[in-house]
Amino acid sequence: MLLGSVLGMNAQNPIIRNQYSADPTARVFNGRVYLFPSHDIISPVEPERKWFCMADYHMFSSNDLMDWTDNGVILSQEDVPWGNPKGFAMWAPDCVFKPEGPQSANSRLNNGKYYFYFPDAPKEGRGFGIGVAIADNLFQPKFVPQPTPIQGAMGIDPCVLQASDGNSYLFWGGGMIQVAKLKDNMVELDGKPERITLPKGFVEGPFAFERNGKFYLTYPWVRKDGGTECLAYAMSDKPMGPYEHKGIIMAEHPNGCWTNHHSIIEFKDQWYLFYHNNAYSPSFDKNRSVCVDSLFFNADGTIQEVKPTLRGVGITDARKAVQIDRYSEIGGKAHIEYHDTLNYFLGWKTVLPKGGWVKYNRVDPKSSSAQNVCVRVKTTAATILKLQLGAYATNLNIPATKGEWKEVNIAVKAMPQGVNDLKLSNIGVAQAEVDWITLTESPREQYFTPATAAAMTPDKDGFIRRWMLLEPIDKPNRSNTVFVDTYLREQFTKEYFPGQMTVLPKGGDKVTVDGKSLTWHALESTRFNVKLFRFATGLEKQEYGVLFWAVTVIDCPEEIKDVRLAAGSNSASMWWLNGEEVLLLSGDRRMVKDDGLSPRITLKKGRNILRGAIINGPGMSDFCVRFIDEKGEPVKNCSITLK
Ligand code: FUB
Repeated sequence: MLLGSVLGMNAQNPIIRNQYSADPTARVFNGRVYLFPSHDIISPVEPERKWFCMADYHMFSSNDLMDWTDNGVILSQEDVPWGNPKGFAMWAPDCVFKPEGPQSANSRLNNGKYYFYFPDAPKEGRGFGIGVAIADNLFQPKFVPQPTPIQGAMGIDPCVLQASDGNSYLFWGGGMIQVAKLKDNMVELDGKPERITLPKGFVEGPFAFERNGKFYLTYPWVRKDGGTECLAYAMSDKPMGPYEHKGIIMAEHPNGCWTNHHSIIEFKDQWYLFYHNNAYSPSFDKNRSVCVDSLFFNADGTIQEVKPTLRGVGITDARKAVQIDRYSEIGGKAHIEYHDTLNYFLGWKTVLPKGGWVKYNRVDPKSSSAQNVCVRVKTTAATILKLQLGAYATNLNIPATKGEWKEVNIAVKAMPQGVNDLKLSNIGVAQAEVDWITLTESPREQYFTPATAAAMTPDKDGFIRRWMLLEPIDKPNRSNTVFVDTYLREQFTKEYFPGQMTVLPKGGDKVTVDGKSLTWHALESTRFNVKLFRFATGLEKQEYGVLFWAVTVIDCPEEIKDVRLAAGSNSASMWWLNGEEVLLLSGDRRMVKDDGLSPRITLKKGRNILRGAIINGPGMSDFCVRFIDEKGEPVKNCSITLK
């Protein structure tokens, strides 16, 4: 599994693949899941020190538990007034939203805000304090920490239970689990902490929640002397207990990873357990990675044990790379290996010897005519892979790839629509290593080729096919009906990255948008219309609810007056020539040639920079652009360069 970016990946475990992440607290705010993990790093000051090391917190978010956005750093150790700026002790956090409530004497802060709770090493003294950082909204650049830690709560792993009795309760760890009511201001304890009685054995990392009038206190627990942590839980009728131990939610990690730490949410009528393991750091278990699996309750409210999976949750979009190394089942001596033991973030490959097979549940080609299989494969001799998709089966003749990774496209009879389990078996003789597989309508890469330095003019109809395209910016629009002029102007004229209206990027240049690094790609479209949706899919990026930037250069041998920009886009778009807005295509549009025309404009002699922004909601996205003259004839006496 090769790491592209944290965005646009199907939800297999681990779910965060651009950095280490641990102690995941997931919360649902306004229908979106936000993930607040610890951020494990290798110590920058003592790389040999084999202990926890964390300097900041990133927030991640997802609409579907499949595509995760890294929203960047929300708090750093240098920001904490009472914390040691070189303490590297930003352990397990939590974040809750306190809705706007009635004002009272101490409710200065009780006002529709997000409260982020975190442990940190104090500037002076030992141990951990628990801090609170506050934000009016999750995307203000950073959370603002309070000047002091919470008085009376020394320890780690804070968790806030917002109970149906209207109160908030702070639980925390540190050799035992304690709980205290919080005042309405959410930053002070309202009464003395109480210790919660739990079975013998080390406990930490409390996560408390309420369901059907019952309170659950869940916690990592070392149940055996000399053992490692499993996840356990206790139940009560009251938020502060007493709690009665009920059993195990997840057994100890089989590979000896000492910690586990978790949270539990209900999202779209399904419960989920977020937890961590050390999948990207097999020989150092303090560099961990967040995973998610489904969780189920019994009728009496007790929790069924969760078996950790590689497959994770959700339905995998088979147009994107299906990472079969995150299999649901494996057999016939098939196994997985890391791509590169010097860089574990490059992920895994599946080794399929003769007779080996893997099964990967729940894939959807999302097409009524998927008839191309692309396998990223490495072999030394030709072999045959059998692909099964539900009841459908086809044999894939895999050529020898001389021991190199190759993307092999194979046309097959139309595959079934809808969600099916995928099975890949090696029925040939030679061993094959498989990175991933996609099921698409047509061969991958058909929509674009890398831009070359070769001379290029508009195509026979004047369409411009050479573009710099920026990886999609997250714009979670659930419908295209919002694409009215006022909304579009606001979205298109907002600054997402410095130099947005002036820069002439090169392929490979990166910009940071909302804390996320996005790359410019220099491409040539194989069709008159630039298929942005395919661009996103091909890069395994988010393709729905996004905004694209496109830039190109039209080099004219002479001034060309009285031309018009003629564009079509799906969905809305805005276009600027040499920094001036020339066209806005608003509304819920389909891509139609020459759908909108600019007023008369002049293409100056030499370089003209054409810039476009295209936004989509839940549908496809593409655009076509050309210049036409007074007679409606395409302008072709220019060259398209990217510099
Ligand atoms: O991440 C540091 C510590 O490891 C956490 O605070 C504990 O819960 C354990 O996961």
